[in-house]
Amino acid sequence: MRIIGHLDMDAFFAAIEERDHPELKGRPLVVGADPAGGLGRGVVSTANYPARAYGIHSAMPISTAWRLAEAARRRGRPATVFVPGSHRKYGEVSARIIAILHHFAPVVEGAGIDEAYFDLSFTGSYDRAADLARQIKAAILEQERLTASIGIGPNKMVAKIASDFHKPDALTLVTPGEAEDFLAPLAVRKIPGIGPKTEQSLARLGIKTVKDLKRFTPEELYEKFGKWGPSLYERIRGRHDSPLVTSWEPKSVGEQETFAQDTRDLEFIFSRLWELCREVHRRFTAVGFHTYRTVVVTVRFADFATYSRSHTRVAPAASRRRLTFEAMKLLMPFLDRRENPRGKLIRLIGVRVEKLGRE
Ligand code: TTP
Ligand code: MG
Repeated sequence: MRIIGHLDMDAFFAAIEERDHPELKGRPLVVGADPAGGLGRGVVSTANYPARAYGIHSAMPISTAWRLAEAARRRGRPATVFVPGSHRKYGEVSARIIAILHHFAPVVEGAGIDEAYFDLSFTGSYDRAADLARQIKAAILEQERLTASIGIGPNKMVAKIASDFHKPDALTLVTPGEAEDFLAPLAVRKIPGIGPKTEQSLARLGIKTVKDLKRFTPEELYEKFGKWGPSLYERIRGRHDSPLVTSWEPKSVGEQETFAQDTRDLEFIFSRLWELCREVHRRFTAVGFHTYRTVVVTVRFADFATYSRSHTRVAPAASRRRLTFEAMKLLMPFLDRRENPRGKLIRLIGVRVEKLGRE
């Protein structure tokens, strides 16, 4: 019998900041870009649950978050704290959480900074699997003073949906016999692979829940969704057999920066590019890579038009200087007529390396 667990940390970045700054405990907290008194230009990384009660959430413009926080404050609700966050620290906590999981389960698949799948089939029963999940939650609480939510199910899909079901600090168990009924009342959007666009086009047909979607035959789903249709037919009935992938390797490492003001100041742009290359180089070497072959530079103009240009070398390169040089060559055309004939101002630049190697 297959038993799969999925763990997802609660309000991860925000929970770490609350833990490390006890004076913030219980206050609405947003981790993300500098709000700059409402004029900030980046986005929210995450918000703790009190800040979510104000409508603030991940990926929202920080200026919107600021506006919501101010509106709440004017209604007499507690003021919101904005902090920039420390990604290096979050990466370290993440690695320790994975290590805790490895202590309890032999096969673990890290699936993001704050989530992982783990195989609990060896326990032989859902009761024993639930018991182990409680021990995992307790170990994380004791060693990291953080809460996690865990879902247990017959496959990765059901486990992931279950871990999200009762957040925060939850354990949700879905046995093979319960899986189909567990999914039926959920919004179609909960099924991995159904994004906002598909959700909208289904809503136009009056299809909102998984149960609604089950009206279609596999052939009809094939017509609607193409090759993906038949596997969707299985998924919405709780069937999904992807294996855990344990030898996960990052395919790319990148950094980007939204400038405080749109600009064409070359000296400034080059200094930021230099910093980004430094950070990218630090990060990909920190995870054990030595070389890269592809450099990608992204530019977003003030009107949000966004372009990426890449260069792939035949021979792997290693040095930070080489990376900076290649990135600069890719960026240059955006600063002159070649890629920027109308002289638009630049809002954001990004640098990424791919085809990473350990040689
Ligand atoms: P999530 O697990 O999606 O969110 P969360 O852990 O903050 O909250 P929840 O209790 O709902 O799980 O993402 C994990 C971390 O990844 C989150 O703390 C911050 C970061 N993140 C971003 O930086 N930007 C994003 O758009 C999202 C979704 C997450
Ligand atoms: Mg999370």
